[in-house]
Amino acid sequence: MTTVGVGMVGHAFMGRAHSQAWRSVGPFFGPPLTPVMTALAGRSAERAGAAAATLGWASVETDWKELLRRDDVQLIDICTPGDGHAEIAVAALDAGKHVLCEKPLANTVAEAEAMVAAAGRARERGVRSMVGFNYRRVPAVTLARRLVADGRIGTVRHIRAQYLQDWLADPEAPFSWRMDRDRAGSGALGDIASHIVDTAQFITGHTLTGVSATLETFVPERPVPGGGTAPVTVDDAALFIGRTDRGALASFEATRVATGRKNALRIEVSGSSGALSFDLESLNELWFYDGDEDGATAGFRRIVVTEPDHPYTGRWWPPGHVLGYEHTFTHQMADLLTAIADGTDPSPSFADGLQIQRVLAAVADSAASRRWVDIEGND
Ligand code: SOE
Repeated sequence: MTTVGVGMVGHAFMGRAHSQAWRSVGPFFGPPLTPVMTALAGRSAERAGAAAATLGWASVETDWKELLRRDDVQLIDICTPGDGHAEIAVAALDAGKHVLCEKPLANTVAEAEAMVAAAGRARERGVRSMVGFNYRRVPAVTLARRLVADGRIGTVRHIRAQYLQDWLADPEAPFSWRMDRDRAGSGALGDIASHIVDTAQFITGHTLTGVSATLETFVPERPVPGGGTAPVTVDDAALFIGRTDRGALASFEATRVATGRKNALRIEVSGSSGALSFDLESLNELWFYDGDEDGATAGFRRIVVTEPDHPYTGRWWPPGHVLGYEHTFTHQMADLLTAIADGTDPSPSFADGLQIQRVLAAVADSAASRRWVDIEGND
C-alpha cells in the first residue's frame, strides 16, 4: 500500500492547519506513504461540508464513528477540543486505525493512561500513534536539540521557557471551549505550557522530576457570543519552576494575558560551556553562544536556520527563504508517514504525551496545595 486514507475529526483552527499540512506533505517531502484526504468529520453537515470543500477533503461524515467503519480510512487525525481526544483515539486504535492526536494528549492523566494502553495494544498489530507537539518540528528547535546532543553547550544547567500570548488580555474577549475546564481540561496550562514543557524536554533530553507552581485566572467571567456571560473555569496563566532528572533547574511561564505578546514561545538553555536561545516570533533564527570562543569576540550569534543541511529546510526553498508556523505541521505529517511506512514508532508518542500530562497534573496539584510536587511515573 503506498497511500494512506486520512479521516480528520474537527475543522476549526487545528483542522485548517492540519489540512494545509496533508496537502503539502506529498509534494514537498515525497513520503513513502502518500496521504489521501479521504473524509472530514464534523457535527454539522453544512459546516463540515463547507470546510471539506475549502480545505480539500473528498467526503464528509457527521459522526466520527463512521470514519472508523470506512475501509478507505486508515489514519484518524484528531483535531477536536480535548474532551474528545480519549474516546476517539481509543476507539480508532482499537479499530486498527493509526492516530495523530492534537496536544495536549488528554484532559486528565487517567484519560492519557487509557490512550497509552490502547496505543500499546495497537502497536502489537503494527498500528501507530503520535501526539501533535508541532513545535518540535520548527527547524531551529530541532537544530537546538542536535547542538545540545552534540555537546555544543556542555552540561545543561538552566532551562528558561515562556509561552506568551495576549488574546485573553481583554476582559471582553468572548468565552469559548478553551475557557471551560470540562472541555479543555485546563487553560494556559494545558494549551500552551504543555508546548514549552515538550519543547524544553525535547531540546535538552532532560525530563522534569518535580515542580512548584502557581496558577491565576484574572478574568473570572466572560461574555458569551449571543448574550450573557459564563464563568471561566480554567487558568489564564501558569507559572512554575522545576528540576530535571539530569540536574538542571527550569522555569516556565505560560500566559494568555501577556499584553502585546502574540505567540511568543521562547526558550533559552544555558549550559556549562554555551547557550541557546529561541523565540517562535522569529522562528527561522536560533541564537547560539559558544563559551569556548575567544572572550574578546564571543557573544550570542544569530543562525538563520534555512540551510539545506538544517533539519527539514532542504525540502523547501533556497537558503534565506524563510519558513513559518504552518511548515511545522507539514514536518509532523512527513515524520508520521515515514514512521508508519518504516514500521517504527513515531515521536512524540502517546507515552510522551502522558508524561507531559503528568507534569500538567503536578503543576495543578502544586498550585492548589502550595507545595513542591514530585512527578510520578517517569520511566
Ligand atoms: C491557542 O492558545 C493556540 O492555538 C494553541 O492551542 C496552539 O497549540 C498553539 O500552537 C497556538 O496557540
